Amino acid sequence: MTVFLVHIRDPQFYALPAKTRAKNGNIRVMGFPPIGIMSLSAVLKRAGHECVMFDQANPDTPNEVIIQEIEKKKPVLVGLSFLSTTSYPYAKMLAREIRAANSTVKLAFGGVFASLNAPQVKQQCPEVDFVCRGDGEQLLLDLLDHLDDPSSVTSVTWAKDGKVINNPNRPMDRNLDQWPFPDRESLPLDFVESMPLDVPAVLSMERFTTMQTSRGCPWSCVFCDIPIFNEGKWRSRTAQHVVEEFKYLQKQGYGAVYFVDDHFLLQPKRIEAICKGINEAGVTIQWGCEGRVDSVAQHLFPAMAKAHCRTLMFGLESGSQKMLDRLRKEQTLEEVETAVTNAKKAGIEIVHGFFVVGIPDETAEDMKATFDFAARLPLDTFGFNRLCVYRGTPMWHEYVKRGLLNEASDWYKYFKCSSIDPTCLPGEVINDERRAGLRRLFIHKLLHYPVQTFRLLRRFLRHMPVRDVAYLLLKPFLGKKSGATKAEVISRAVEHGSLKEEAALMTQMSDERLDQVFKESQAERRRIQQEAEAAQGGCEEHAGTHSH
Ligand code: B12
Ligand code: SF4
Repeated sequence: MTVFLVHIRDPQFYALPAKTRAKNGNIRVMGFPPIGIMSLSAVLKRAGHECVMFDQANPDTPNEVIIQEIEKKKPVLVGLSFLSTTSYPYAKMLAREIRAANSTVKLAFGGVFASLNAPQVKQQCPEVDFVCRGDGEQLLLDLLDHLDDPSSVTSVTWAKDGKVINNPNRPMDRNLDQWPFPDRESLPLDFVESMPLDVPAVLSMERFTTMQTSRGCPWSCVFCDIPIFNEGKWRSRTAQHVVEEFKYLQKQGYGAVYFVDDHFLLQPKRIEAICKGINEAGVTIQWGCEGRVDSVAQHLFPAMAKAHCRTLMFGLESGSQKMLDRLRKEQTLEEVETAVTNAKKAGIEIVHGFFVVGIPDETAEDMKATFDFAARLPLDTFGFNRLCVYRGTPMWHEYVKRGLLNEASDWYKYFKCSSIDPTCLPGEVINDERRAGLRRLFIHKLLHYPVQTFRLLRRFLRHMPVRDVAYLLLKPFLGKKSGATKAEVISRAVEHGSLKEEAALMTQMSDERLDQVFKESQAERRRIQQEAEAAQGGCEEHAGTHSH
């Protein structure tokens, strides 16, 4: 069967570099490749299906072109993949345009936002036949066998006789090694990364791609959707499988890889084996990853650096312990300092700190403490984003209970916490404090870490257009911006009047479900800990035998 998979682009996040063609003729895009649909394409092809992918980061494939291709190639199913609230409106528009042009092709949605809001999305977008929840690999294969009656396909939300049906969840599959490597070669695009996009993933102008070595995170920070999306679980590929993919990527000419894992630093044994495998295979790809500061794998930072880990990113969030506790981050300022210092000492070139500002109950002093803390830490790069609240998170739940958000009318909207929560500082104060804080931070870095700052600047200039570097440096000193962002305006656009209301009345995120996820997260951490202890015990026993 022929299947089309489309990655819906959020225009805020992608750019075309000045010279838009790579040597192989591919269009060059600054941004991450759409690894969700690439993973699914590989699975479909291995099963004997034909799959055509479109990434809307490609200026050559706007909606009209995709619709023309549907008419030409007549796929049985078009899957639209998108990440979040901000790309949902674009997904809706494309679905509606496809349906207007073609009344028979089946349409499916998938991705985090669709998974967490499936019945509402199905109700609000009647033109979409299936909303697919969670992992898509096996689900898509099953769905293709039951396109006319998906009643037996678990984790699909669909409608029969005008009634939305939420099929039961499929059990979480822990065997991730069973799936082929993502299909990275079928899109006519070459990806490069760039700082102004978001964060310096690996900071390289080499051929760039992403990789996923694990899924989920067994913590439960109040602003994060990962635990609920993964039911509190953390699942990983084996080190051997990951190393095989590295070897394959090196052969394909990739020079930089960023892991889209939620918490790479969770299992020391696996990390050690991955690093060893990379070195033994002579892989020279530079890579980057994210993890928590309380990781017990910090003794492996030197091994990671030796295996070409160039970037390590931590979710540091705040320089105020009170705020860390408010976010239920379960980390201390001391742990932050230790992890960042350990990473730098180990020789990781770029250590990045993600911070948030505009947290409920945050004062101007807390914000100042955050910037002063960031200045004291030996970080190379940092980001200070305004905290937003997404449906499915514990924070959303709290806001609903406090009457700040209405499930029925707000589920698909994008909110900065400070726009709706009176316990947050007002938006203008946050922006003023952030500008002042960034100025202090830059000056502090220049005075106290001149060599580190100079090296980083030189690296930026080597890998980024001068214009982008200048913008990056000048941003904190530029004038004020106020009012809703484009993303906020688009995501609040009201559509399908009456259907919207009806859709919104269907909620699926009960107190019980959230509690269940918290319990699962705790159990998952215990499981990982016990596994590590068992492995440790096994090693000691083994060593003991040898010494005799
Ligand atoms: C990488 C990433 C990005 C990259 C995306 C680049 C790209 N080209 O994909 C960038 C930096 C651009 C980004 C930006 C944002 N992101 Co982001 N991002 C991620 C991250 C870390 C990994 C995503 C990923 O690649 N996963 C790996 C692939 C394999 O998984 P997947 O895409 O989910 O696909 C699987 C299934 O979902 C399913 N599937 C997907 N599509 C389809 C389609 C069909 C038809 C089917 C059947 C199945 C299916 O099958 C796939 C394989 O199992 C996730 C966290 C996470 N773990 O998901 C956050 C995450 C998705 N991001 C999030 C957010 C909030 C954002 C931003 C809004 C941040 C901001 N305020 O600016 C923006 C919005 C971007 C947008 N609208 O496109 C939130 C979403 C929360 C929510 N409920 O909406 C997440 C979950 C992070 C979090 N901590 O909560 N992000
Ligand atoms: S540590 Fe917190 S923010 Fe990071 S992925 Fe886990 S739950 Fe989300």
